[in-house]
Amino acid sequence: MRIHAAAALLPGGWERDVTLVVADGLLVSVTPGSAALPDDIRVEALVPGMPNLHSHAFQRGFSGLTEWRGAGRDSFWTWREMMYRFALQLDPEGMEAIAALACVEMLEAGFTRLGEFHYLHHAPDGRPYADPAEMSRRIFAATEATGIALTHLPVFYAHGGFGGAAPTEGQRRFVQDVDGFDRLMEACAASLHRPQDRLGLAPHSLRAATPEQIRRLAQVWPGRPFHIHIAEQAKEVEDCLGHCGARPVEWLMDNAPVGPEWCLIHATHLTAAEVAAIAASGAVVGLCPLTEANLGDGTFPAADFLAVGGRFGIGTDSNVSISVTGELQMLEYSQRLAHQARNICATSGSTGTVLFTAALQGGAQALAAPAPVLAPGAGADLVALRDPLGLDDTGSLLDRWIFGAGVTVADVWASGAHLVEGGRHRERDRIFGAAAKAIRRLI
Ligand code: NGQ
Ligand code: ZN
Repeated sequence: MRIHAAAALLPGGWERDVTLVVADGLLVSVTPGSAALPDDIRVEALVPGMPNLHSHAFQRGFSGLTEWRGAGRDSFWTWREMMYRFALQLDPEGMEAIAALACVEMLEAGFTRLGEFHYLHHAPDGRPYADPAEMSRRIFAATEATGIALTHLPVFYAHGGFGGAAPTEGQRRFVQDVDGFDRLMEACAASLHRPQDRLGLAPHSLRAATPEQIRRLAQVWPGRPFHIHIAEQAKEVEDCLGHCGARPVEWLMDNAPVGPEWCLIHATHLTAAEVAAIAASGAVVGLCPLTEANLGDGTFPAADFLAVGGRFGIGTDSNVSISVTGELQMLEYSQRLAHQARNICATSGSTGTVLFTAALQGGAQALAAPAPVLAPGAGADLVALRDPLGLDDTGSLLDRWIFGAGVTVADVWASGAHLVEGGRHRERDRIFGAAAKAIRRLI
């Protein structure tokens, strides 16, 4: 397959008239300054596909349904109760249908890889399914049906709070001992079969896994993407101080082998020392700015973190709204509001370009994905943007896409498959139909 792009964002910057040859899911050649041939697929502006490094796909099923003020103060913790109620009802078919819907929206937004932080393991009564990977396989089926690449992150979840507290009834579908988790990992490893798929793992949080369990997981499954929720809520920081005598990130840095394969999800509440320690470790921070805003988590200190060379990627987390541009825009705007200044995340040049390229690199690192570049040998994960005004100004294109109006995603390829055309996923209608049925049953 040959694609001809009027402009493409190559490792050295924007180039004109670029021909890309794709075979077996990979870019074979990338040639700027070449004329289009009659059979080429022609696009306007081509950029690498974005990894989505953090998602709980099932939560797409109640998007927009928790924005209703109840009695008393609403918070992350009251949202979590509603989320548990939804999770308790979901059957495997519903999981697959809703996950496929989320994957369609991710691809249409310009995400070409899903990092699925998956913890809904057991049947609604809390008993394991006969196949420990029953629910994981529903995620695999959704990614295969839609074509998005997958880094699956089975979650280890054992406790209801710090100090090894017993899990609550609402958490019964998540909880496992370490042997059960090893069986799940093995079942997942045996059934992931597409070349683009990867397997990592994720102790859920310092609330749900003890220090000993986290250290053991890091030992038993070395060298894989290793994700953990951390320091998202102020209460979590207080509880951690009470139980461990240290703040969550402070404790993690001092007691766990945090390195480049680690991804710290949220890391919202940080001291200057924690900011520096994460950056020095080479770990990626998994920012989910739309969910963090929706849940009232707080503001990540992005300016300080980027100033010391910190790495980040973006995730859609609760999937309340699935958007590459929305996540990057919210990240930058949260900083503008906090600092009462403009263009915070770039120290020079185009803010959109700096945010987009940093999130590509960090996301790929966190998900053990191929290099997110338009270069020979890289995965053919491609997003074609369309500018209805035809302004012919590549220097501002990513800014106009992320912050401005008009620029949209036209075409998307993941692992070489042409999945989105004219802004629509080729299976959109069928998948939306199935998801609508599942969601109507649940709400
Ligand atoms: C989750 N979501 O795992 O879906 C969590 C809620 C928890 C966020 N942290 C559960 N945003 O953290 O206990
Ligand atoms: Zn999460």
